[in-house]
Amino acid sequence: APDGEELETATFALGCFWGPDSEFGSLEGVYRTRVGYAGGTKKDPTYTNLGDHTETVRVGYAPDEVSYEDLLRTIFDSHDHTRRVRKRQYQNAVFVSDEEQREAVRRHLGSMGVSPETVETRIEAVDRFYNAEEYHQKYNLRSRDAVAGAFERAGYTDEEIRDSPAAAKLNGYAGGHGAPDALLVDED
Ligand code: MHO
Repeated sequence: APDGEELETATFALGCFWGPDSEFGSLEGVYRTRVGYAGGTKKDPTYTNLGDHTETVRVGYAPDEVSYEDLLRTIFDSHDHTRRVRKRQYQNAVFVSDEEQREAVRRHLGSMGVSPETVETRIEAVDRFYNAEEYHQKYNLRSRDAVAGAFERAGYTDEEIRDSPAAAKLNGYAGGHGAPDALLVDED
């Protein structure tokens, strides 16, 4: 896996963060995922005291393996950008980190033939991203004792599970993404 310095970061909100944590983890070129809270002003939000933040997933990807545009395609294919989500906790958002990402979103919506007035998905600069509690990180993997147990017995800490590229993949497959195809042996 490329080390941290070679990875770029993309930040999205797509409802309950367990799902996108898993889906992004399964994607080729995605090496790290973590879930947290962003898009609001409350300091140090927690799951039970989230304030005006939104459940968010942050992805570390290798840009020569998967592009930001590919990631945008994935999210705009899998959510309805015209849907107004009432609860701020679960709103859809692309939290851009710079002008380049903002421009890429504009371009992508243009290529979809979407008129900007119909877009309910928030497109905003991300101010701060607060990590969610450890029990929310790699939730699908954690819900499977066989896999979570293997990481624990191998001596991984919560933080190491959160940051592990292997755990990101397994969390993806545990959520049904990329599996079983990704797990089958090619017999030819
Ligand atoms: N209310 C759902 C979603 C949790 S997600 C972290 C549940 O408890 O299963 O918002």
